[in-house]
Amino acid sequence: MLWRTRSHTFDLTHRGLIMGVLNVTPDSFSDGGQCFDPAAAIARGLALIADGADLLDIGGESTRPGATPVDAAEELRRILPVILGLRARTSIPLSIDTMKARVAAAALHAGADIINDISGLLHDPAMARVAAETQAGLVLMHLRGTPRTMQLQPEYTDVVAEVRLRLLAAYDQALAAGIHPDRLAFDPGIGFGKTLDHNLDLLRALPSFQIHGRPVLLGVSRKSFLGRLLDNTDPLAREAPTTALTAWSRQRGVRILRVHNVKANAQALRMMEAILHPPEPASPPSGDVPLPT
Ligand code: PMM
Repeated sequence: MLWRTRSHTFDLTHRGLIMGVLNVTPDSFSDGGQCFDPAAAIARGLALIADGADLLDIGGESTRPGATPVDAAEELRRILPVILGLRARTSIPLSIDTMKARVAAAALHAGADIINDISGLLHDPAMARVAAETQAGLVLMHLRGTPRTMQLQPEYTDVVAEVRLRLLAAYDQALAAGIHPDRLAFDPGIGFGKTLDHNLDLLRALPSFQIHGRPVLLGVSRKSFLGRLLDNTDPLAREAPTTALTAWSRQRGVRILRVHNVKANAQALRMMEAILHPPEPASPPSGDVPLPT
């Protein structure tokens, strides 16, 4: 299973990826405000890489439920210095978390490699063209409504079937725009227009979201459904269930984990992969009888 970004080709067959979250926003629900200053954001990005991140996801607009949208100029003011600063210091792929084609195009021009479109090509008609022209990696997520309205009253008859159908349509839309399937990854959009029960149904059905065999990206890190389940209101107290879900979802086929605490989740991922993919036993030279253990 290959995933091609602008600068990298990842072989995800036996090795998944940790995508470190870098929110350059004053108001993201789990880490808002920590990296609003470009120098702090660049330092945080480098720390995530040192902790084992395979790629970074940089966002300049909060997607928390009810968040007020920001315009493209403000989003660019937030993210461009961070992308330029990181690009000068690291070669790992940088993803831009945006629904706006104009922001994606400028971020790619500044050195980003991947577009993470949480609207799955529904928000901006120009997004598919930007992705096709730049040959960026493209994450297509399922989102019902907009971040402002998505949690008002999410309703589905069959959440798994409806999310899958929408992602299949996004795949067709991407191919029609000239995007190569190897550039695509899919995300069921945990917490985006979903109740606690919807999120749990989607997690039970993770293999269904390998649309046409493409990799699944999952974002559960510190999300509020974990707090609801475990009765805690502090996002920072949700690390243990996040790490557990990283190991479990990798076992269920997920290949890209979008997380805040890179070190703990990288350890969980590598441990699970050691179990899933044991090294080939070295065959003893002929005539050499292995000693009994
Ligand atoms: N979650 C958030 C933002 N961007 N992108 C993808 N593809 N999947 C997600 O689950 C996702 C996302 C919100 O979380 P944050 O506020 O902690 O960044």
